[in-house]
Amino acid sequence: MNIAEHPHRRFNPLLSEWILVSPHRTRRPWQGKTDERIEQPGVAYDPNCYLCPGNKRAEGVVNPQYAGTFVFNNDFSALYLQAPDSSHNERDLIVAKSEKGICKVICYSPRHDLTMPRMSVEAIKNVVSMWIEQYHELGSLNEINHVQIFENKGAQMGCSNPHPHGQIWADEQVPVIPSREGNCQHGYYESKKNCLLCDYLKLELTKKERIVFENDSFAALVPFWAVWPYEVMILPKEHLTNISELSERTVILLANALKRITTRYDNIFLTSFPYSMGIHQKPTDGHDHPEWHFHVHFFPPLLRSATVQKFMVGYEMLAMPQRDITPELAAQKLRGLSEVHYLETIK
Ligand code: H2U
Ligand code: ZN
Repeated sequence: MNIAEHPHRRFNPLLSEWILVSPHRTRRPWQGKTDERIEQPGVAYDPNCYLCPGNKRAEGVVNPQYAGTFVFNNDFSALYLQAPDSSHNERDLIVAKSEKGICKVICYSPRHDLTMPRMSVEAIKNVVSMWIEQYHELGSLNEINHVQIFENKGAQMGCSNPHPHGQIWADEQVPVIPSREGNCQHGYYESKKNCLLCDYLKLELTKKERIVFENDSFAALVPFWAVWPYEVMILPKEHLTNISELSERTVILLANALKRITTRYDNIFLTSFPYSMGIHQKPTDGHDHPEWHFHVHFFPPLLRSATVQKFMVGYEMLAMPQRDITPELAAQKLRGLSEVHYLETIK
């Protein structure tokens, strides 16, 4: 089998599931849209934005005149701490369990028109520091056993506002995907006496074909089992179970990696590249979890242009995930892109 040519399955050891890769289909003629218009940023302050400093939010609260990052409790939280404790079970078929939690919104910058790739490494470092503070603060609560930090960017991902922001949902129970990743890492750790992602990263760093870039502490790569066309994972080279183990220097290096990957993303289609990104790390349930290796996932939907995206429908919904362009080709494309944002080159 030649994995650059023949249809094959790839195994995702982090989730213990398979994906289908059909490299030969990239030769398929494309007659759809491929517009390459250059997208311009919006205004620095939008009086109608609910996240800009000094503006009123949907429920009437006024934002402070913040100058850096700003965190607040989501006005429409999906979870709250006062949810009553209870569970329900009818013959193990109709099963429910109460869930407590806290949801926060985090503004990255007072500037409405900036996105992560257009922020300075110093400003992104402040975002990472805020994630660490929140992980610690929320994770220390008795009711909270998992802290999910994430960002939805772009209208294609259902993001409601271009103002640079992310979210945190802190839960009583470890959610489904982090729990599966935890189980897989635990299983590997038990059987091989080593960390799954330390071993995987070592392999990738010798092979190089899926590495996009590295700095002293982090590597950005397209995983062998990536599902989304330009899916990327950022991994610390050191075995760190969670972001609060980052030193002052490695916080800066994570900010550096975030700026570099998001800049390359924007440069693919000369557009503000949409994605969902988030951090997976050890649960805050009081256990050590030596099996956990923290990492950042980027799941971007775009496929061929600023408007042509991959949809997880049909076979993907009913059978298994599938991709055409190989992770190796996606990594090669990302490696070839500039780390200078396109908006800085056309001024
Ligand atoms: P997105 O990142 O997916 O756009 O979500 C923004 C969040 O901001 C969303 O969860 C919250 C919404 O509930 N929000 C507020 O908390 N206050 C507001 O005034 C509007 C939106
Ligand atoms: Zn704004």
